Amino acid sequence: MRPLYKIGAFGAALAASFAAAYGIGDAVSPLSPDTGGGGGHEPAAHSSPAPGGSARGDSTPAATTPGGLQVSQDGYTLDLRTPRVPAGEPAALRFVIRDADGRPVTDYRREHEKDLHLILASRDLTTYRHLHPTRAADGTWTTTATLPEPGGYRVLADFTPAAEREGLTLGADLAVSGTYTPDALPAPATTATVDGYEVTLDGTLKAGGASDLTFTVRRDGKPAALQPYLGAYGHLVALRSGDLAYLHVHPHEEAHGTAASGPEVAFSATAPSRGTYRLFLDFRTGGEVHTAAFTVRAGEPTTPTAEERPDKSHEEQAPHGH
Ligand SMILES: [Cu+2]
Repeated sequence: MRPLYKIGAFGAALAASFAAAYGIGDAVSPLSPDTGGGGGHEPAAHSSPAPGGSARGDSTPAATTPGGLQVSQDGYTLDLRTPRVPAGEPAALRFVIRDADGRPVTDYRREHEKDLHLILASRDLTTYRHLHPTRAADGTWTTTATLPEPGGYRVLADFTPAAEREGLTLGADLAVSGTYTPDALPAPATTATVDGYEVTLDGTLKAGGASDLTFTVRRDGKPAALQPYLGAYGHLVALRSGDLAYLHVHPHEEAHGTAASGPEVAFSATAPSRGTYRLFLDFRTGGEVHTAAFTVRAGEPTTPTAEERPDKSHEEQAPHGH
């Protein structure tokens, strides 16, 4: 974590992928000088086609595509070397981030204590992993994951090349072989249970504007002590149901030192559109990281989700056989 970037990280997180399109000027303005001027993800906006964007070149940030939807963006490519893995056993995942000349990127800016954050999510959003692969000298990233269910997955790499001011999130398809039985998305809920912890969500995800989301973690009805994890008391990833567009949201407050806090952790999040999102909250207690998952709707429900099942988020992290 670069101390100078502390506020910037929050601003940039607000702007991450989604927010820049909506002119969240107030959120972006506190950026520190080393990110100044750039403001959020404008470089991304400059080099990616803006849907209906005739405003290119004026002071209004152009609409930008949400993160995670493209395998190649702004000159960088996610080269997934293992596009197919088996289900139910530890599988090695290898990938390379390549620059515009096809060379592996070996220099990164650290964000939240890591050069690169890797998210794996099944298309039906029932399996989720937040991993931190290791990088070899030649730039190849490797990690191991056991994915319990066959099916289509997205691999989302969230990183900032050292040569860039702004981070980006690239996404690639991963096929997990086997007979695939897709699950329906759990119904919207404001409470999730994971590993014996009850997590409550306060706040509503707005479409196209910033909204505050506060999570409270309890165990047996008592407030839980949240330990710092990657420089914060929680990490939140939101994936849009339907295309798995990616929003990495950072908390209002960074963690300082190793002192525990809690039981609350608050975020500001901006959804790019109406729709249904799955929120994945990573938090750390007793030295272990837990993930609580919530289905939320942004904006008015346009079309009722065709099929929803009761939220069984407490089973998210456990292999569930069919
Ligand atoms: Cu991470």
